[in-house]
Amino acid sequence: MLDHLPQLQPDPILGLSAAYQNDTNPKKVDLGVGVYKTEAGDTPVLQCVAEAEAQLLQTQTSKSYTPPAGITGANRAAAELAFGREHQALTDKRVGTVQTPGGCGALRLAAELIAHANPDATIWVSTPTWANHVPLLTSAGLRLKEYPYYNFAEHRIDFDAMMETLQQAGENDLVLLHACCHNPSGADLSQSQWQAVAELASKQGFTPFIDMAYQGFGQGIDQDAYGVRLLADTLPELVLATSFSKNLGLYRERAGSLSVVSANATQAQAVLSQTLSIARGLYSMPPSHGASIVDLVYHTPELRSQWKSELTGMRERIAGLREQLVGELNARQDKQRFDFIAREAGMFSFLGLSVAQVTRLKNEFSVYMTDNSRINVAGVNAHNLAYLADAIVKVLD
Ligand code: PLP
Ligand code: TYF
Repeated sequence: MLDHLPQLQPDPILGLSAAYQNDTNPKKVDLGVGVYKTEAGDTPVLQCVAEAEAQLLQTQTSKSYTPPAGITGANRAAAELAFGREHQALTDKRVGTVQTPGGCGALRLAAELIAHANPDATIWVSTPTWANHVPLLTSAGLRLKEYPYYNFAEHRIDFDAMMETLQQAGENDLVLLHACCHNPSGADLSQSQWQAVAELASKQGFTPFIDMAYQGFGQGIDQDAYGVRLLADTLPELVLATSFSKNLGLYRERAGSLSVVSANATQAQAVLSQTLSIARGLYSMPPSHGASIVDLVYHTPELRSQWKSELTGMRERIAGLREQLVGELNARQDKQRFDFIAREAGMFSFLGLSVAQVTRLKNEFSVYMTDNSRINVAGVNAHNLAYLADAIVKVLD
């Protein structure tokens, strides 16, 4: 039955890790998979997480099933972080939140819910968008269309083209937006651009579908949620996928959530019941360990403030690395062609190199990044900065 299935290529992003691991060059640089790294190149367990895990080990008395929606306190944490504690949509009970296996689980569950509600729905995704959005959304049978987002030549958002294209989006459509730290470009909407998107959504009747995988990595927890909160203020419906993979460093624990804002509390309950029914058909209930950590960290004042300072440390380190990388690159060639890296936010930016240049960086210098020249800025450190800047400048035209 299975013998006709051909061999497939690995995930183009995760596949880079194996190539990097197998490289014996001591100078190798990993700018591939988007995980935070320290100056020493590690992706450590946050201290607040280690502390919460120690407490859980002492207090957890059962591994019995969680409720289908997962850990209530983790869902509350995710919703309050996203919308703000006192947001009207929360106090009006218009938001239904379920815990999911990571942000990916949230995206897939959302896609299934949307396909269930409206099999003719189209999701508009940015050009470019995170490569995984395509399988996560199309696996549910949804149709994708693209709206222009990043102008590669000018290293900025082409907002006019985006808005022009989204005039075509109507009531059967959802528009997928990255809340902050756009993956892969690092270019985020300004507050006034979010306001224009909110107005267009009201006028056209499309539903925003927001992917927030990097809350706290851009400008701060509240600033990064500006778009989510604004759209939830002004529109009757909103779909939101969140993740604790990055901001709590919980990657492999698969801690995420799906929140759906509905027009009223009764409808929110109905949507929640539908979401849980779909989850039952996929995996029944999400894993609990990561979510228990989220609950404990968020609801324990000392752990929460420790988390905030660790998160601030990660964000500020990446912002500093952006400045340093630009400085080193500009010092090695007479153009200011890399200035945009310091204007962008979060883990990623495009260097703006061709596939041939990216291949040279890998083969000649053991510098790893995805073929579109996306770099994980957190992979830069004081030990590899000069080597990296030398290598990049050597492959320029
Ligand atoms: N969305 C985007 C844009 C991402 O980059 C990621 C990965 O980090 C996710 C969603 C979901 O990640 P996870 O499933 O690890 O929580
Ligand atoms: O884009 C990235 O590098 C991160 C991590 O299948 C990631 O979002 C990459 C691939 C994948 C899941 C997560």
